[in-house]
Amino acid sequence: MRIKLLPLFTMLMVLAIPAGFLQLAVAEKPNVIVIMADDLGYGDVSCYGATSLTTPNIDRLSAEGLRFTSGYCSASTCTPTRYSLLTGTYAFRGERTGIAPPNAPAIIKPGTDTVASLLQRAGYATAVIGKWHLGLGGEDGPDWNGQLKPGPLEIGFDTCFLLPTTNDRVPQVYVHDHRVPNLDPADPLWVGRQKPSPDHPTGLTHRDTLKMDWSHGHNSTIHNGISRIGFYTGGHAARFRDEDLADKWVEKSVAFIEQHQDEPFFLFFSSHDIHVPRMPHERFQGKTSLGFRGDAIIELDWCVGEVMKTLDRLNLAENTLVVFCSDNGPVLDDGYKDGAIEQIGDHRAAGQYSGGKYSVYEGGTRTPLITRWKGRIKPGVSDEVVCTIDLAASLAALTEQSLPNDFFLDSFNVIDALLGKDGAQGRDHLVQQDNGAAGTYGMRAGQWKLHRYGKKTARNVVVETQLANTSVPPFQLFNLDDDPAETSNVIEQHPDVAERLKKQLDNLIEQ
Ligand code: NG6
Ligand code: CA
Repeated sequence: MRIKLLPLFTMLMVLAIPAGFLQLAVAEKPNVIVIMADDLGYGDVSCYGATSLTTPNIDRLSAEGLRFTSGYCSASTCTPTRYSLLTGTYAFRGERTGIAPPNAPAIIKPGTDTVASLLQRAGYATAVIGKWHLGLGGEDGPDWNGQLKPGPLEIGFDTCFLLPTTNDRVPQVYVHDHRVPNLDPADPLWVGRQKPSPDHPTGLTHRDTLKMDWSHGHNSTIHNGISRIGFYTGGHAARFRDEDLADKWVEKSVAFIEQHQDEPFFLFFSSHDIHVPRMPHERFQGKTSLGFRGDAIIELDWCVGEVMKTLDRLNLAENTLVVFCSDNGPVLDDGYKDGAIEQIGDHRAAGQYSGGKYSVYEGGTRTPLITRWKGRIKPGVSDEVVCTIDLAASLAALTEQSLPNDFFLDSFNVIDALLGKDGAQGRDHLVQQDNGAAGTYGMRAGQWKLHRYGKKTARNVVVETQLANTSVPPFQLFNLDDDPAETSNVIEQHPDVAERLKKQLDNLIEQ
């Protein structure tokens, strides 16, 4: 019945639309810039309530755009969130989507449709600049001295300039397209899990030489006075200084935008800030009372400002959708003694929410999310639920690309909500994942939030001191309207709601 009525209904709709409006229905191709911060919490920027520091550029983005109070990333660690952002699919459906080790092979296989390949098909020039952390190379992992593929170029990016893993994981080199630039063949790069020789200096053996001490893990190979996760030797001419990363992302991004100013482009600006080791450029060090964690937020804010300045200079702001987001919630001590805990003062990195990185509490995934498209998005605040996993289907809708059946399994078209159209709705439910290995999930549906803890849930007790609880019940229910901090488990009072959410979650994770 519905199917038969549809064509007639559509015809009537078309006839009812005045001619001027029909033009709006034609595919639009604004440039798209996704700026993803690393480990930035809901309360870490001033437009989301921070008072211990100010982030004028992110605040300007928010004042000129739409600030989401229920904007999420899909997981509370990096690799699964980035996997979902690009593939529009929950990371728990994919293999090896937990935090990727230094020598991880490419996690998103060539042939997988991604937000980048989708926009490439729509005629966009595409680039990823900054943190990757989704593996490189075939089954044997990255060939650091040779061709680093498959990687971003095999899944829809025309070009890339990367921090290949994380700044705390070896090696500290860039990757440009398929190669590590500036590698001297006489000094090949070796990356491994075992100490390469008994006299190889590490954070354990040469701890007194470090410029930033480690607190847990991070005690293997030393580079730039900082010991890291994993071991490496060689590649000295190719190594970067942590202090210069932000400048490099900006330099490469500005060049990409300038080069493609006359055609639609998609830039994934993937900042390493404010991930550990927090080592902002000297000009940002000491800018806040919060230590290097706060100073790194100022560096991130500067990057956002430089991107906005470039858009203004090239007269592109009215033709560019900017999405600002984070890859997971905040963490204070993530392995280095950088003063983040000691200097926190009144700052609440996750705002009013509990938990943070690694957690399925709201603090783990509810993070800053701002959209700006000058002249198109009416500035304001939106309470609609949207997630970085939805960018794929939403951008497909915006550019009128069809979504293939086999890909983008969990991405919802929430473009109207992202653009702040009157009455537009976001998601009615969202699965929130931690690192994915433990079968632990959060499930938000409207005001309700279910926690499900897998048997082997590994809680990071150092990070989540206040949440460390060895006898977590397998299920808990919270009413976010009354209790945004998820402090009172109301599962006994609302067994029917809990059952409904459990079933919905089971169906989603077993699909
Ligand atoms: C953890 C690291 C942490 C960080 C995280 C990944 C230790 C003790 N902890 O294993 O420091 O690197 O992985 O962070 O090594 S993420 O934001 O890229 O997911
Ligand atoms: Ca992260």
